[in-house]
Amino acid sequence: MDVKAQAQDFIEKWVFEDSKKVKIAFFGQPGAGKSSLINELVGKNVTATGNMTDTTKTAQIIEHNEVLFVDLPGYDTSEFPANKYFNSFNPLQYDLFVCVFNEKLQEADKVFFKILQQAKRQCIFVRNKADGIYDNQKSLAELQVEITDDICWQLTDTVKVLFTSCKQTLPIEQRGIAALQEEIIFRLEPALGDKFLRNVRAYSQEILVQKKQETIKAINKAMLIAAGNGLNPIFGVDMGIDAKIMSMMYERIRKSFAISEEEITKGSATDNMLQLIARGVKKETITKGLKKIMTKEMQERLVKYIPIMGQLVSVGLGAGTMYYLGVEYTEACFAYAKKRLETEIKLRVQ
Ligand SMILES: Nc1nc2c(ncn2[C@@H]2O[C@H](COP(=O)(O)OP(=O)(O)OP(=O)(O)O)[C@@H](O)[C@H]2O)c(=O)[nH]1
Ligand SMILES: [Mg+2]
Repeated sequence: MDVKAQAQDFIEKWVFEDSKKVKIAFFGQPGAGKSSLINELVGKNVTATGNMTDTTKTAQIIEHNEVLFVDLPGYDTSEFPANKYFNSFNPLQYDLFVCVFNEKLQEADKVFFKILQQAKRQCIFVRNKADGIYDNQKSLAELQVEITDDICWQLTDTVKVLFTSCKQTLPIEQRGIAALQEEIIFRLEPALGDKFLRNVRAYSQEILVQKKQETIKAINKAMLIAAGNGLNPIFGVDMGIDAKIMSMMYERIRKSFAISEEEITKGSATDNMLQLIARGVKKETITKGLKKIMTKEMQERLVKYIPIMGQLVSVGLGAGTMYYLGVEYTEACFAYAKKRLETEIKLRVQ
């Protein structure tokens, strides 16, 4: 295979890697806030809320990059009695289940949970609209313990209950969204958890740091695919292919930190971080950057990154360059997203 064909093959494998989706199913009483929670998790309105949706009749599928959220119709309703339900929705195909409730659990949800449990599926219980939990005789912590105990009693099992609120006027750290994200990541198998992490919005420093680690891990993995493809040394062979691969990588990194192109271009031109990020948006600037990095002096500097890559030594300078550029770009995006999050938290607290 010539190097161009190898590169094309690499791109295809990489895209395929990204196209496998994490599938998370939401279920629970109508109006409990399933759609609102999905929007909060990803940080933008990907699904309509507030109006009675057709989830009584069909499963609603919401696709957000590499994550597929599914709003399942209620189990064992007149439309879908228990015996028809599994044939209609094949619910066990999902990687994780989230049961959202408000006031109380529905009978059918309990039965469905038991089935999930027997099938050894992970299910997270979320008491949404936590902003409405109030009793002038008791503290919030006491009330949460009471609710959790009640749920465990109803399910005749010990489960963890998360408390969330989609009310955006409340400070982020009081809304439990980051805790739900962490629980989802924890319950998914690692590769899927990483994928989920990459596609959700960061509401906490912890999630941002995890995003950074995951991004660097993903760059490393791309290097492995490149190595497996014998893609070495790619840089300098064809500037067009180099730019394409780099542009895919940069875009992926920006996406992980939810940095939009709009945001970069409208930002202050004197902001160093934004300038660096902006260079990864346009083909021309990527190519220019690559030309610069291919100078001899730069190559010598890159050699020092090779030991970090351990098993990747054999990949050589081509992938080394890509690794170096990817890490550099990740650092810039992380620093920018961190600053943005700090500003957001400050603004909401005021
Ligand atoms: N106060 C408060 N209202 C919420 C919260 N979450 C959702 N809501 C509101 O509750 C209503 C229903 O929310 P949805 O997200 O549409 O609920 P759903 O579970 O998707 O409902 P269906 O699709 O009809 O099953 C909307 O008007 C939301 O604005 C919350 O945490 N607190
Ligand atoms: Mg809905």
